[in-house]
Amino acid sequence: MDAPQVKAALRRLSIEVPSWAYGNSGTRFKVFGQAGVPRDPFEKLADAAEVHRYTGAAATVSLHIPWDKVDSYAELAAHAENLGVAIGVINSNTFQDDDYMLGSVCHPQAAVRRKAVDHLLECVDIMDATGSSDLKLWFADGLNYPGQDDLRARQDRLAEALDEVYARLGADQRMILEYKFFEPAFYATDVPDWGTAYAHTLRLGDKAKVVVDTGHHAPGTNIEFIVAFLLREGKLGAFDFNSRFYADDDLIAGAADPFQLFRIMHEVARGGGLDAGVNFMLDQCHNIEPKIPGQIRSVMNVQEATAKALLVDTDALGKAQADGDVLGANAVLMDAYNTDVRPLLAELREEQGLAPDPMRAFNASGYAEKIAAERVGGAQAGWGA
Ligand code: LRH
Ligand code: MN
Repeated sequence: MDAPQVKAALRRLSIEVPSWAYGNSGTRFKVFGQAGVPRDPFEKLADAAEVHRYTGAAATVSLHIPWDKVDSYAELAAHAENLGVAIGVINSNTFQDDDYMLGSVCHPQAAVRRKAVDHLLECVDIMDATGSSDLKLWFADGLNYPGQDDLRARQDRLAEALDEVYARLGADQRMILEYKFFEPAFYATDVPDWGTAYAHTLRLGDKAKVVVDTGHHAPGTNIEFIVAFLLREGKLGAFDFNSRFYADDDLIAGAADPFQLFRIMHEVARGGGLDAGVNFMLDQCHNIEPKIPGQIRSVMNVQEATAKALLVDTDALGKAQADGDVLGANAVLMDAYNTDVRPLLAELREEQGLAPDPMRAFNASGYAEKIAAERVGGAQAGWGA
């Protein structure tokens, strides 16, 4: 692609931001509060809208239920619209209620499974109210000790729950199933890997797809292979972008491993994933850094990785691969990766009527100081864990 074609593709790239990135978050050791943190979903949306204002590439916001529970979702959706954004994916939460200690949809007791499925169905009702098309399902369900429960029976229970929710989906709605190899369970997780998620979504049907959270793999996993495979199968529904050095660190996308993010976006571009209804989302926690700038940096990192991926000389790559020219082929990819795309992105932003450097523009806006002064009192939003 030449620069104009790359810019055209980047104009179409929309990165969904998570409401929970604007609230307080941390680890089991400490959750640090920050001045100006939102106290409710309305304020979370206002902060998310700042990311779109300066990047022009973050027009939708994921909600998490009940963290973003409100009396009127229609009112919240109207509030989003007034801010120039829209409500995106609805995330269910069956991992924080006392009843879910031994699982939710996989729990041994039918009454607990019923409660969990009812929550998932409530999330579809919320999608109807917000106009959202995707229900994102991540289950913390799993075991800590061998023998604690029957691995196969838990899969039967999971399938039964997914069937009921799938049947409830509207014509234009999807369920996107997220896997994670461990945590909070430390022996077995009921949806631990892409294969398990893929198998369930294949059985369910076309409205069921897989979510690839970049922090949910065993160290050393070749995530771009999973992306290439799921795209080929038409089963890649969404990404939860973040980065990590060790486990599910939920750090800024591309911060820990920008080359991995580039390799992933290369497979996305190569597999037609930029125009295939894949939802590109961030799923991050800014435990110690300022949250809105953290989100702006994340969107910029995904844009930069995508721009580099689109600059891969696919003809030269194809020829080198066909010729078995190992180093030649690798060099084609590295040339793109080593290209400084920041001037191209700054140019694109100016062509879109935006400041060339979103971070500098936001920091100069005084918004962070304004919310720190205004948002005094009340309970700062968080994970409520
Ligand atoms: C689980 C997860 C999931 C969300 C949560 C905020 O680790 O990645 O996507 O529900 O983070
Ligand atoms: Mn996630």
